[in-house]
Amino acid sequence: MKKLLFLLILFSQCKQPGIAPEAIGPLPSDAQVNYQRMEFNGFVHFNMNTFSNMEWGYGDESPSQFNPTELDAEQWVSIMKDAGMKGVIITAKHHDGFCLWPSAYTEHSIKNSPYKDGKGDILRELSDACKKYGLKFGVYLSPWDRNHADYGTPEYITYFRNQLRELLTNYGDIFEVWFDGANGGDGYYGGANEVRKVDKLTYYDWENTYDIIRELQPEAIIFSDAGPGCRWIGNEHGFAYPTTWSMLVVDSVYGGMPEYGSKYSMGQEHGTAWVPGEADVSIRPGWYYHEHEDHKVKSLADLMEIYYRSVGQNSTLLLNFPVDKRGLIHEKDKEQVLKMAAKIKEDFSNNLVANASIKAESDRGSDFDAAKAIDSDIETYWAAEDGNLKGSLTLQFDKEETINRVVLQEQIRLGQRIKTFNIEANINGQWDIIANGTTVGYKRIFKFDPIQTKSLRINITDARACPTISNIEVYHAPSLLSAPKIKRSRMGLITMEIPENGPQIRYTTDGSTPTANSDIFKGNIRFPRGGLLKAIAVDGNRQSEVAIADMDMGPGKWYVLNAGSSSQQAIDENPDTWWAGNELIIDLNENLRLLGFTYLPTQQRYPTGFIEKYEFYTSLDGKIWTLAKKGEFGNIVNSPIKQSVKFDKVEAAYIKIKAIKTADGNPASFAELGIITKG
Ligand code: FUL
Repeated sequence: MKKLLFLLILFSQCKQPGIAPEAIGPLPSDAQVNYQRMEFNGFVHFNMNTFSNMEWGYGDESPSQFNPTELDAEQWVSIMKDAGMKGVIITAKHHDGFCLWPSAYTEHSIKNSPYKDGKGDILRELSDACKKYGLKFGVYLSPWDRNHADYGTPEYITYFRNQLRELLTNYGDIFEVWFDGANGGDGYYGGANEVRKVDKLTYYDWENTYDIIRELQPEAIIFSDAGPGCRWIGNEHGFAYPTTWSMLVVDSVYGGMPEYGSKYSMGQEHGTAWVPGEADVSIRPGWYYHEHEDHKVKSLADLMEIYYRSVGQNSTLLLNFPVDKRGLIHEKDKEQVLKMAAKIKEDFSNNLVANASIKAESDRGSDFDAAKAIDSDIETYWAAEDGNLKGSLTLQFDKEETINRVVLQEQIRLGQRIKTFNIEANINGQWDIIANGTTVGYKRIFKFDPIQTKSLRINITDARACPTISNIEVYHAPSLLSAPKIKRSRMGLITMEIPENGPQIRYTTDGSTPTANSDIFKGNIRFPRGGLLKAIAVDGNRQSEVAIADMDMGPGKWYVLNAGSSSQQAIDENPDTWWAGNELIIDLNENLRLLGFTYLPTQQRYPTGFIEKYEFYTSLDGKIWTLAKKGEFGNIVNSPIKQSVKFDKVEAAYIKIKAIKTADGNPASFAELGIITKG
């Protein structure tokens, strides 16, 4: 009897396994869960625009223009694999209508191009490469077709669906089908050369098109503004939102609707279907390759910001490579994406929960206790009891740790539940809130300045139903060390920027290479008359590459004489502002010995007014002018970087530049005009 009593007591103290919480819809399909777990995919924009040097071809381009000379789809896929990407989506057909595969339904395709004498099929090459390297394969098929004569009529929808069938039957498994929202406008349309507007809500009869995908590739995720598989994140910067729901009010949304970005793209707590966000962005300003953007490949700091604001904010990341005219990912793009991959790996290399124990304030049984949130099995999870919309999980580290990243994941199979939470750290015996958050979803990464702590508490403060956490990770990511960005204001004040707080900036002005012992930059240097500045970012025994700025005489005392006040933007030392006009006369306000001049055309995304032929004059009194040099900027269209022109030494107090010819016939654009006095 005593024994029985003892067993009963023991049993009653023993924790029950507990029953899984009821799911709260809308819920993801298995295919959506698998898709969200891919996290990071590659996008390829490559077809006619690559050769016509456009972003949106008109549709009248000749297939004979399409001729990559060294195309190697395995190069693309192996780079993406090394970058940690899990799938790739290619522009099978963009708005200009040219097809990368030999479609049976149009002559406007690769089959009439010189590429492989018309026998090529780039979708075949890419899907084969994907199979070889273990990446998933997806297609972008533009609904808008500026080439097709029938665009705007019901016949075009049949054509579009026929093409879709070709893509979905001939290339093996497709993980994502991408439908762009941009459609309707002017175009070639089989020679009609007119404007064709369509009703985006009704014209495409999307449901019947989606049925074709459901029939032929039931696992494929369908992308559009309205899903149904995943949704556009509403901008082309690759940024999701601090509050990002995976649910969308689908009935209020249609592809290409104007207010989508501001109103719907962040998802809704009361969304009626599971349509998670996908953040797309190009590694360069354009989606397509343009040689003139070779100097504008995104920096490591930019790429990491994108990663943390997409994958770190409950969205997948689709990073675009504008494959070049050779048919290769450009060397610079490769270098940057591999730097990004190495940094992601470094940031998340040592999960400190391995040295921690975890406890929850409460749970719903032993199958759902706090340990399930750090057991490295993404399917198991901690969950609160029914009716409890809060929860608190405390991690206790074996020793004091320095931390600056916390990763949280919900068990999304049961719905996205968490509405608000905070993270507290015990610092010197006191609990301090180090982060406040709203949504978590599939994944949320918190990035903050390093703190030292032995324990961390995650407090869920509100949820749609009893919250779940399937994973917690904690890291100390090394600081991102990149060469400081050096800028000089018009009056000569130097600023230097690095992407993160923490590292120090050290610099020299005597030409020597800076070290960890060089002067610390405190924001107090001026170089109005030029100078040589070298700088590094230093964190402990790590240091960045060296930034070098070899500055000439600054424009602090100059004044533009012949144009309105906006012309001062041509001499404001800010390359992001510019002025348009064909002649610029500048009063230097002193006599200087000139050895040449510099010219930087506008750096805005769509180039205009690049000077190809110029005349440069000098004067001592602003009345009598002498031609110092006339000449050409040969490759400026492809390489719109700072141009330097030297001439024989001349004394001047005034300068004048005349644009004799610009590349596009538009007024000349001046981001900056400078002088050379040294050398
Ligand atoms: C946009 C398109 O118009 C761009 O050309 C590009 O394809 C981008 C991914 O989507 O809406």
